[in-house]
Amino acid sequence: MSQRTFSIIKPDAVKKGYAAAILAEIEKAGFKLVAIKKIGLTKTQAEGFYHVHAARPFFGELTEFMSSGTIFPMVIEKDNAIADLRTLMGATDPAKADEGTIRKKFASSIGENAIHGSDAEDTAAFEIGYFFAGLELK
Ligand code: FUP
Repeated sequence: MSQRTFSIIKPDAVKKGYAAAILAEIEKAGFKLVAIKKIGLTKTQAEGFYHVHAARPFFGELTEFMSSGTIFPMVIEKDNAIADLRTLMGATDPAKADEGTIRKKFASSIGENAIHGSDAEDTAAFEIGYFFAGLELK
């Protein structure tokens, strides 16, 4: 059954000029683009997005990085979208990511790892709603 998930092309990938190449990988894998926008987050907005990680030691660094430049948040759709995007992204640490994954190809470190993808249905719903209004998701 068709499912929606949420993704972000992160500031490192945008700065290096990889945004279109990453989008192409996503489309090649069979995802349909439902909505996408170009935006820069404030530190506070990044903290709100990553609130589940607030107690983690890397929270400051993570939210500093995610508010350091342009990002492309998007909603994408296919059968089994949440799990399939996680597979396409590869491991959080690009050094551990499988060949052919987006993080293997485009990410440089565990912190600056090119792409975000929701890890479950409830987080996908929260993350989609954080960036997009209902009218943008038709
Ligand atoms: P992922 O779902 O693969 O993006 O990874 P997590 O949800 O575990 O972590 C979210 C983000 O926190 C990662 F994309 C990068 C950052 N992070 C670190 O900077 N250091 C870590 O040790 C773990 C995660």
